[in-house]
Amino acid sequence: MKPEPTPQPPAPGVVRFYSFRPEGERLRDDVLAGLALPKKSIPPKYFYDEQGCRLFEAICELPEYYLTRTETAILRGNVAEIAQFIGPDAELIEFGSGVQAKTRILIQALQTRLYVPIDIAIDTLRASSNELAGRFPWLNIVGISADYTRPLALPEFVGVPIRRKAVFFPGSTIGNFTPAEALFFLKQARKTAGTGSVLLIGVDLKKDKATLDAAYADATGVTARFNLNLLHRINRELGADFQVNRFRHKAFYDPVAGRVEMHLESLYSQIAHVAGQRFNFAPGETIHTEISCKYSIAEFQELGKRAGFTPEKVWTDPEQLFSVHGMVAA
Ligand code: AVJ
Repeated sequence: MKPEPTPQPPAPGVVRFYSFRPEGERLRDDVLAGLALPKKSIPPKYFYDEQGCRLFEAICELPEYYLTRTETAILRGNVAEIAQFIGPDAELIEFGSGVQAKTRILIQALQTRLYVPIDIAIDTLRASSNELAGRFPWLNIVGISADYTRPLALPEFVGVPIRRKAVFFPGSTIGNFTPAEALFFLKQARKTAGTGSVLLIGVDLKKDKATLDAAYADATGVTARFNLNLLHRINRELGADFQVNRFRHKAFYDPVAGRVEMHLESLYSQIAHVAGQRFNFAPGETIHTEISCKYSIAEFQELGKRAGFTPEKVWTDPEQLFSVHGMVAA
């Protein structure tokens, strides 16, 4: 599906939305296919229903989950240099925009005129875009509700002077892909944005296992609720009968693979029905729900190069927990 080219962007303060609404249609198929695999799995993009978005925001506040606050501090602390890197009159495109808190820092510094947030979670997209419109009255916002893991044709705009496109992909969401998938995704993003565009991407760094284990299995169990909410969502939306309290959250860093894995582990031998199909679970069997790949700075720059980007800048925190890369599409 390709949106019609729009001759004029919406007036500042008015947020226009395009919805590609792929998620509702695909949830059932993806869940059924994932549960039929020898190693059961469900894609992590389905975490983000309304409750899931709320729980993810709570994760971002956890003392153990250093990612969000470290990335925000990196952006704040280097905002002048980042603005210089991106340059004036840039259209700001954001993948997985969520609550857009980090975006405010960029919009303020860049004096952005056109902002295009793309997110699968339509309600969060609406609420945060409307909030942003109130905060920056000069800003044109075009929200796109879509699954950005699939090829996407962005609408083109005239009427706002744009010198280059800047793709902002914060949060280390790229970690949800395997390195091979991340390469494919970056190539696709490069194509979407075009030659000369810039990529500003947040990437979590490899580090000791204890820090990573704690970040994905926090003491108060918020991440557990986030993971288990996936079963609640499937019960709600697909009329399934998972007994959620008979599963537990399991998350660990695998230093060899360089990634965190999240699973939902069946505590007993049990059965669940989803959309009329029956699934058996052995005790200890898991549904793999997420990977969160970690990179060294050099590894990620290499990946960027292979996708057709020239790595130009890296900003990081004093403890080297997290990195923000500035790359130019060659
Ligand atoms: C939003 C994908 C970046 O992998 O760190 C947080 C999601 N999962 N805690 C991550 C998540 C468990 C998060 N990303």
